[in-house]
Amino acid sequence: MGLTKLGWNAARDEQFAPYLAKGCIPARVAVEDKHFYRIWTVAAELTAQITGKLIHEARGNHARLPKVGDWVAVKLVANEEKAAIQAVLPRHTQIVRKTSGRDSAAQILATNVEIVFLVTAADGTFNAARLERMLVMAHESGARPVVILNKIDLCDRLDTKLAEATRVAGEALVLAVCALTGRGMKKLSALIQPGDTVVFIGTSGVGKSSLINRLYGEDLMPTVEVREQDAKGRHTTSWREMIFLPKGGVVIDTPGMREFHIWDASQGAKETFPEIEALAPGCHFRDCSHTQEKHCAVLSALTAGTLPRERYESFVKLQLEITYLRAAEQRAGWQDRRKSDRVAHRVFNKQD
Ligand SMILES: Nc1nc2c(ncn2[C@@H]2O[C@H](COP(=O)(O)OP(=O)(O)OP(=O)(O)O)[C@@H](O)[C@H]2O)c(=O)[nH]1
Ligand SMILES: [Mg+2]
Ligand SMILES: [Zn+2]
Repeated sequence: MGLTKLGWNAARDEQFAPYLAKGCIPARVAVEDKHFYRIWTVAAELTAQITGKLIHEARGNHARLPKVGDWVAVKLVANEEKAAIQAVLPRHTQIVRKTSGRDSAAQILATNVEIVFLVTAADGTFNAARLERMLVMAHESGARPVVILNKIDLCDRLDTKLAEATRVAGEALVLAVCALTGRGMKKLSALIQPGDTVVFIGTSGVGKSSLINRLYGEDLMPTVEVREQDAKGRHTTSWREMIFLPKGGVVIDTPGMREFHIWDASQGAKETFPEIEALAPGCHFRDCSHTQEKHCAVLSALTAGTLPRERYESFVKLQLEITYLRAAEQRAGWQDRRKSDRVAHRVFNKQD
């Protein structure tokens, strides 16, 4: 895949020159998963980690670490499908969302995008105030906001909804579409130029992934588990978040609230079992489940008696619940949302 296909443009050549001189190659961050990344180079999709130097330079400022959409300078690890991220190139735009809850740290949803599609649904869930907040976020990002009114098939008073959305949208373009029937999709697609990067944001269930599937022109499930098919049986932690359109153009899907639930639950698990979290870096596999893997530091501690069995057992139980929650989220879809919300709730309450 050429660099242009990944969203690179001529302006980046100059920025990259000093890194090229140091033997680095350019890559784009597709998925961020704690301190691990999936990146695309011209040649391949790789797993990457950041260097200690980069962590040091960030000085605790999370915003300086690589985010989905970032261009990074990497060095390949010999004989392995891995890379080390040496530097993050300057961003021309970034979508920042204030996270709710415990820490109010800003969360960067995506970077280096030209258009941010603010997806709302024309059904009973339409909420003008929410759209307003999303527009503020979009305006601060530097990217062009476009309001998408999806699910128009479920709306019998489209004129009223459109008028309301248009009033809130101000200068921003408003498009009425239907991911189910494809109505309005040509107009949406025409906004994306080859070389552009666009991001879809919006509450869970409004149809972001469905719209992207439509755009792609085939039933590609962006929420498909990245490693489900790779027969190694590792459990899944990542979602495919970056899609390359056949006509050119890069699309970033973001998770709605459902996935944030999971994120919170796994964060909660870490905070509840700090001793296991502390052992995990000693495991051979980075996504070790601490149940059957060889060279597992947690299992070793259990055998050695330094980790109490009942602590280990409640850890495994919580992991199972999180896995169940993930599966419910990813496979069940909209109808089962309330069910998975209940599980999320249960997992949360256990933390408290
Ligand atoms: N009737 C109708 N249903 C739609 C339309 N677009 C999406 N849906 C349905 O709405 C549900 C949610 O769609 P998704 O594409 O998963 O929504 P999402 O915004 O990606 O949700 P998260 O990934 O949770 O943030 C699915 O069951 C879709 O089939 C539409 O235009 N009309
Ligand atoms: Mg989705
Ligand atoms: Zn382990």
